[in-house]
Amino acid sequence: MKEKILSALRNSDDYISGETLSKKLGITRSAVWKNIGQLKKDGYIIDSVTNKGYRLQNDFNMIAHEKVMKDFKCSNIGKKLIVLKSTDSTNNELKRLAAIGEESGTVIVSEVQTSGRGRFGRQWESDKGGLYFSFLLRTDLPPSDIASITLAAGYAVCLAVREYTGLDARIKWPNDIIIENRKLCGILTEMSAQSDRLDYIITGIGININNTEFPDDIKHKASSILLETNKITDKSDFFRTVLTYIDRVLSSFLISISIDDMENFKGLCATLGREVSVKRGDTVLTGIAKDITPFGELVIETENAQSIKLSSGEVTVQGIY
Ligand code: BT5
Repeated sequence: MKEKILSALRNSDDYISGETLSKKLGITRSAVWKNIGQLKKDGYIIDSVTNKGYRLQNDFNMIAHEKVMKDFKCSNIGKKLIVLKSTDSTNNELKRLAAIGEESGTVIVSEVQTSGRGRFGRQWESDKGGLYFSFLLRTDLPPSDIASITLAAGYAVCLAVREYTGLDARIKWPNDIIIENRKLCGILTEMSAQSDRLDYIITGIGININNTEFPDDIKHKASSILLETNKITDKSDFFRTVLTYIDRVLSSFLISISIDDMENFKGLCATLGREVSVKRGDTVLTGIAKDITPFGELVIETENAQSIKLSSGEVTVQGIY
């Protein structure tokens, strides 16, 4: 119902009365009012005037193709941008296109996802307030190097959030961006490979932007730009900044990571210097996260002074969710 009210507001240039909405949608005026309240919580600014009704002031959550592409100069990704209102998962959508020959660099973004995915079959909450997109790369990298694409994307998102919002965004190795101890962004990289040759890589990124609330099971560990800054962000405008950073960082990561980028990356990595634990089969190893190798592996020094390198996986960081 919320979506139907939104669509009626979007299609009206003038105020639209509660009565008209209730007749058109076959619901009571109090149901209209409740849904308007929900939309406001989602970040829409809706003007309500007695005797006139409601009018949508902004649609910052909508992604406008022409706005994203304005003055957009990228070489690795974004030559083609597909904007969707809704999909199951932008990674799934891009996989379907990749299977029928979609070119390297294509980006798919969706305003919502109905089955957003995290790693290991987990769910990614994908309501209207967030930004959900995936990009496709066909590269000559060996499959063992794909972890560095996740790191590159995370580093780029971290830089974009810092520049755009002034927030102290940090990287939680390998695929989260956090503010303080809360998750703002998650990244899921998937690939299709034949023996030692990569067919394609799809990297999907979810960033919480104008979200005002999260389900009970994650509300203690998730945050959004709106919750941190009290300001609504124009998703199209922010998205252009993010894509531009990803494109720039990929240029260096796809060839070889510059020393400056690596040092900068480490400086923004919240995992380094902290106590971490890692599951290895049935045992749990604990140690201190010491370094990140030029290949993006996390170096951990265990209690008995053993040095271990991790290339991906589940790491629990003391003090962060
Ligand atoms: C991730 O997995 O963090 C990867 C998320 C990738 C999402 C993007 S959106 C575009 C593209 N299309 C997709 O279908 N996926 C990608 P993981 O490290 O497994 O973390 C998942 C866990 O994060 C969940 O089990 C929750 O605890 C938590 N979580 C779920 N939704 C969240 C949200 N919106 N914000 C913060 N935390 C969330």
